[in-house]
Amino acid sequence: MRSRPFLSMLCTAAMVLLAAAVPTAAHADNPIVQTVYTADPAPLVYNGRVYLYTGHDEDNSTYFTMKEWRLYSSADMVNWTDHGSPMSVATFSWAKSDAWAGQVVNRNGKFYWYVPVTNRSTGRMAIGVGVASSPTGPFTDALGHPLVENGEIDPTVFIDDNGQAYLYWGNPNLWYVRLNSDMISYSGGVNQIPLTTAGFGTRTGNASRPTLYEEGPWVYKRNGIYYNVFAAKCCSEFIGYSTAPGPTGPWTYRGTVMPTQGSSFTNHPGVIDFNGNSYFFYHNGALPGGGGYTRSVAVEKFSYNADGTIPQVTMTTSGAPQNGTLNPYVRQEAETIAWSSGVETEPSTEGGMNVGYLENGDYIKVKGVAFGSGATSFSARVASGTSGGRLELRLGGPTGTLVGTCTVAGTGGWQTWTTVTCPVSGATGTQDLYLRFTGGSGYLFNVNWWQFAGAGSVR
Ligand code: FUB
Repeated sequence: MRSRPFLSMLCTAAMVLLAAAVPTAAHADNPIVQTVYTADPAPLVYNGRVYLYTGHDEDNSTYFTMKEWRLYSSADMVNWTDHGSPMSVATFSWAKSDAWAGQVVNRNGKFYWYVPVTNRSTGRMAIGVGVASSPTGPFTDALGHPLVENGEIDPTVFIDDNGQAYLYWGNPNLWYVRLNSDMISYSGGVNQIPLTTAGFGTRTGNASRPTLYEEGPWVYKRNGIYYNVFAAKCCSEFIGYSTAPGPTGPWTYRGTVMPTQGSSFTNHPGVIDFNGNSYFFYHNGALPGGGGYTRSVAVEKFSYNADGTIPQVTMTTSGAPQNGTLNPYVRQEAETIAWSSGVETEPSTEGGMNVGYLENGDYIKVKGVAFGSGATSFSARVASGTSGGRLELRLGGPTGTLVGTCTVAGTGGWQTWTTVTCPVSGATGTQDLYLRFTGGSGYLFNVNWWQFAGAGSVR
């Protein structure tokens, strides 16, 4: 029996209210994911795309009840493709719970995902390593046991220019090991980074934690400067950062990257450069039903100051600007989404994910779609275990200009796929495309992928 997730119901209710109050053009693009609650962003740039690894806060969660990690990717920083859950607590036979904040790095054609989980036999937090030959997984346990375990969390991995890799982690302390080139063993023992107030700022009112460092380190190097961006103070956290002349310090506290904002008492940084721009990922409680245990990842674009210091970044609902456009004349996954209302995703029998649980009025926004001189038809891969509905193609908003409507009939099953095609008129230039799902009551149909055809495709 398919049941509608709580988050989806809340989103739909909130969006109905919002639609009445806000012009459709003002639809937000932050948080990045609306289909589930996500936390602890860990972006990776690979082969012209940003792969965004996240945690997954369960609906109605009242603690960090996290069973799996999720993955999204984008080539333009606004349209994000859902890749489902390529790794979970169950990947690690020795772990029992707590799929908390990790990071993926790429080396020697493999992808290593360092994560904190609770070790079943010791009851302590430990760092495990997943490995895959593709950024989308599937990831398997690289070791069959923890890489390192001292009851502390939040691994970040950085590979220096000379090839030496470092794994840092910790709350309440800050630790590192020198990883060997196999990325799944280390040499030289476990080292502790001294948490001095010069290095990590001064916290008042907590004698046992005199510095601002709390958790969630994100270590990287840029233009010869080593950065450690971290969740600071508690609670609520803000994001602070320190710099150093080398990977092991000495660290100097540099101030605030993101002040305390956003109705989640934790925050978590992820910093990348992509296509000539710099981006800061974080999480907040901005979705309907959101809060400290129902968080959502978001992103802002920023520019380093000339001396390499990081300016203060503020949470927005608009997010980062689009970097490029989306080509509608090649197959696009239906789960490539800038914003959605009432939509869920699930694994498809045809591979990858499909969107589903679609009800009357639900929609998907795809931002900056380059129709060029014009589209003449639209095809979509659909399935319906009921009697289907209509897939409306609208421009500029969920009730914007209608440029085509595909009728979807029942196919005999939610994973019984067929392709429908319908004419399109008036889709030219670069537009925000809305796929709007209409019909009777209950679930209408699922969509796996879509593609336009027409004069605009000859480019
Ligand atoms: O998401 C669980 C924990 O909350 C993370 O490991 C911490 O960084 C905090 O965000």
